[in-house]
Amino acid sequence: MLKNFKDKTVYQIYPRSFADSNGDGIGDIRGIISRLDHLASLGVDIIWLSPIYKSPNDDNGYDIADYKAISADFGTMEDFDELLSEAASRGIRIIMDLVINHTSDEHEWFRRALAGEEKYKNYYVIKKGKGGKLPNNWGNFFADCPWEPFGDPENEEYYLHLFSKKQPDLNWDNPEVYSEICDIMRFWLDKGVAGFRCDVINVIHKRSYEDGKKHLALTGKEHYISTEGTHKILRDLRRDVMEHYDAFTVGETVMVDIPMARDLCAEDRGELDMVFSFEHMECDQIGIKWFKKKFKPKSLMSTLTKWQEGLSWNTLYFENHDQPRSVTRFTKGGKWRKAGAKMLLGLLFSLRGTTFIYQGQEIGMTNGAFDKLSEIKDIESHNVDKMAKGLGIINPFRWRLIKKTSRDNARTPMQWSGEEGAGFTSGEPWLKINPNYKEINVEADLADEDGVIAFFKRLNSFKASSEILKDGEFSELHRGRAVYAFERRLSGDSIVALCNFSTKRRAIPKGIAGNVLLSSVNSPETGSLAPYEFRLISKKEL
Ligand code: ISL
Ligand code: CA
Repeated sequence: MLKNFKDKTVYQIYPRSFADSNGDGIGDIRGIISRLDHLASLGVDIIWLSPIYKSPNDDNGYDIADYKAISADFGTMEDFDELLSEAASRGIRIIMDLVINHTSDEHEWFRRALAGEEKYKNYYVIKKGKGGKLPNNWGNFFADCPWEPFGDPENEEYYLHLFSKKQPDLNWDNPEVYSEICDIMRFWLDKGVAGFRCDVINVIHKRSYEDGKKHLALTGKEHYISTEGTHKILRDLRRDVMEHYDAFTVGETVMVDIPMARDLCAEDRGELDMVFSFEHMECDQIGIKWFKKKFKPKSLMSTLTKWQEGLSWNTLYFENHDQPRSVTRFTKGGKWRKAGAKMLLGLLFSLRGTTFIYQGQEIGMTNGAFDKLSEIKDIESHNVDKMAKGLGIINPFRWRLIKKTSRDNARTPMQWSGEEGAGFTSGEPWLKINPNYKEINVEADLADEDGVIAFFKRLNSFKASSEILKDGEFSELHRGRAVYAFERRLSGDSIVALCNFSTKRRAIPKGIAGNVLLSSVNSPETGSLAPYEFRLISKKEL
């Protein structure tokens, strides 16, 4: 039910790295409860919780062993219920991560399949090898082979796993899988959650298991991206489950293009409420994400404009637990870190769509400070290293590309204060804390009248009270090497947003002028933008 949620600000929590209440070095639910006041003070409406279910953590919870149990690392179901009600008492609702392309291989269904129960074998994608060869030539998201022997290798049976081998794909041709998932969704919705972020939702149904066209990565993808089968499942889930609750869905849709996104979100089709697209996250890469090219602001601007024009309602995000930090990626950082962080936030609050913020973005956290592969925990990074080694790529080249792209860049513990453990933990953190926590932390930022949080709050409340920013149409006014300007217009009134992506003062493009409504700098100058300035003006025709 998009209409009840489109104006809301969503804040993503990666529980393992948010706040540790008991000193075991792992963030947990009681930790989140202890920080709810911070979220309330930011004016956040909805929390998206990355998975907190029981899991062996091969992929940090995206490998679920029991969809109705809380991971012991994170606490108990009582803790979760308390989190829900404590959040509700601050006007905050929670959405859960729904990971239904795959389960963990430690899920009871997979165990029973392995034990030979036909019913459960049919929950997964299990195929015969072809005379000593794998069932097909597909690729895998984690730089691995997507087929793993199922049970006794003598049987020559393999199960499909598009992600880690501990994440077997579910068989969405089986109606029993559908009923199980409906039941799981109702379980959480009945508790009062506000919906789901649906993990890799546009690949759940596979059209066929034939060989695919060869690609640099993900050979076979044409057989499973946004299939008719997936569209139908989504419509069924909407009709049978979602429609009966005050809740919404946001789909994580990999490799999605605008026509696919339109279909997935079209109101009359009744599938998803919103999608996360990725094209803007690819503006600094060549082909696949491990090959980076120099960031050019203009390519980010073009992709943003393309999606603003192409899709009537976007999700607005620059970060999540899979992406390096946006200040490191899209700005010069260093002495420009704060200014850059504010400008990027300005964009996220002024484009048309629902704003999604990832933990730490409100203080401009930077990429992790890892010195060697052994400090990185993410399975994807380790697989990529293995693959690159196999291709003959030597160190330090392998390390250089992993250091830049690793998902752990976003997963370092939240920096709450300058004390040891960064206010995140009193113990040994599960992942190295960025040593810059001494300067970059919530406490220090709050004490700074020019802090990022203060600007975040201004942006969030500005948007909340501006019908134009909430609902106005988008049109691009200027796209330069450094300056991006666009207009939001609603019944004749308009607001113009201006962003300077450079470390130099830049002229405001000709033809754009008006009263300053808000700026990230203290004394905005008429006619020019300070380095990394973000500004909103009410437009006057010249
Ligand atoms: O991270 C990616 C790009 O860096 C993607 O390939 C990512 O794996 C893809 O976007 C899917 O992500 C989601 O599903 C994965 C999980 O590892 C990610 O954390 C999750 O966001 C498998 O469940
Ligand atoms: Ca803990």
